[in-house]
Amino acid sequence: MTNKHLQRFYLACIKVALLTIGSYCNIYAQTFSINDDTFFVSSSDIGGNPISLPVFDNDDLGTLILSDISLIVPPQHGTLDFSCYCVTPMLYYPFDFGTAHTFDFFMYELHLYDTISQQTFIVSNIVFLFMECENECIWPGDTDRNGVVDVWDMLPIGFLYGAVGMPRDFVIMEFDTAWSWIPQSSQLWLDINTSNPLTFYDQINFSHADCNGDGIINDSDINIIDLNYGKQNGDIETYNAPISDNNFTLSVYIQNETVSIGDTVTALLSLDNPTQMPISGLALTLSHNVVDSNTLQITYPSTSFLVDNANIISRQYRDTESKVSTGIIRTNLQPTNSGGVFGVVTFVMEDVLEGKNEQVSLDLHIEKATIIGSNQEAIINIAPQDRNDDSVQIVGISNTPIPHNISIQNNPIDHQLTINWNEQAVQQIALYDMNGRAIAQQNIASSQKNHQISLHNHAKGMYLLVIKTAQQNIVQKLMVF
Ligand SMILES: [Ca+2]
Ligand SMILES: [Ca+2]
Repeated sequence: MTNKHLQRFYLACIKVALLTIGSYCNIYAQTFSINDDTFFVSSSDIGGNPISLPVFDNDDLGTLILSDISLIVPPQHGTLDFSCYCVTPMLYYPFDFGTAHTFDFFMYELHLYDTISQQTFIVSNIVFLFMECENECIWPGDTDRNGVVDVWDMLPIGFLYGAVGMPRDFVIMEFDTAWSWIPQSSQLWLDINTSNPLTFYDQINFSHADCNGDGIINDSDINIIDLNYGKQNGDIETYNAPISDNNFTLSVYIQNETVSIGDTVTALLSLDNPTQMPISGLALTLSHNVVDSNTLQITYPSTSFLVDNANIISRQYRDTESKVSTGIIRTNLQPTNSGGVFGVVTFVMEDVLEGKNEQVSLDLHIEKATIIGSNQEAIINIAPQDRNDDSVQIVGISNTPIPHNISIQNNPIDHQLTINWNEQAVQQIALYDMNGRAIAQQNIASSQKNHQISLHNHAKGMYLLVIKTAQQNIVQKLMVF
């Protein structure tokens, strides 16, 4: 996919129409691999001489003879010619998309004969041609065009859900990671009455919200955000909301009075005192000062004012080990203007915060939050002073007394840790290292009366064993030798 493939071929080539190659042609190719499948064409190529696409990278060790070439799927916007200089077989494509098209593709087969093995075989290939993006480039998923795909890119889709406009030639499939992050040329979406461009407040055309390029803005475009999440294109610009409002307060409330290792932490997300501005979605980033190995879940109860039994799309993205972003948009284009709890955060407290114990707290911090209203003018970044964090004390990791009906055997000879119990309903057994990583974790069936953990492959040192029962979490420090 380099420009070297795009150099025009000005020599007076012998062109032979496709499928009518009469003469044989030696290809001095060592391997059967075909050149890059993707070509980018600049606007200066359009309407000019045909572009040339070398079929093979050649060297002088080959033993192949090209006996025929056939077109399986013709290009949509032109015809294809084949020329064989015997050394460098070329496909000639008169690339003339005009202004209406930005993408084309075709598929062909090479019929080859190997003079050493005396075998014939067929190699097929699909060629994609993209017009190089020179104006109104769309990086799929970066709907707010700030240089990065993140949770904030969900919000423009919330404003425009269901809107339709000019589709692009190339529609990205949701599973297609190979083609998902190519800048796409796009025609502006225009107002059908005035022919003026349809833009957001900052002059970003609506076409950027059509992440997959199919001409409609819907949940498929959120799936492209999923596909490209975190990808960057150049410098990231700070997102500036067009208006500010000091009357919103966004809070997180931890429900646990204290937490210790193994506990499930529950916290509520709440919009405490909304103004009369109706709300149709929000995005926020929540950070936590303890390790979480992907147990954190943010849910939006159907009874919350933000959902209110309407159709919604919500997402949760893990940004770093201690940071998660979430977004929710109402897709019925009907904002709601109430307030209160709208989301629930849960995660398992795994971090043991080595050497700190008693005085340490678990902190949940809302790093950034944006609320959207009924239209593109109603975007509010919640100011830092209007975002309330919460924290809760982490109780120490001292050993919990072991109930008489549970026994723990840590055998250094065969490196087996065995836990036996009766009567007590053990629900889960987990072993953590002192960095808070779960080394072993097992849910226990009610019929089970013992559990073994192999310590063979674990480094010497201190570990924490957590036995979760219906009544309590039993925490034991263990030395592994
Ligand atoms: Ca973005
Ligand atoms: Ca779309």
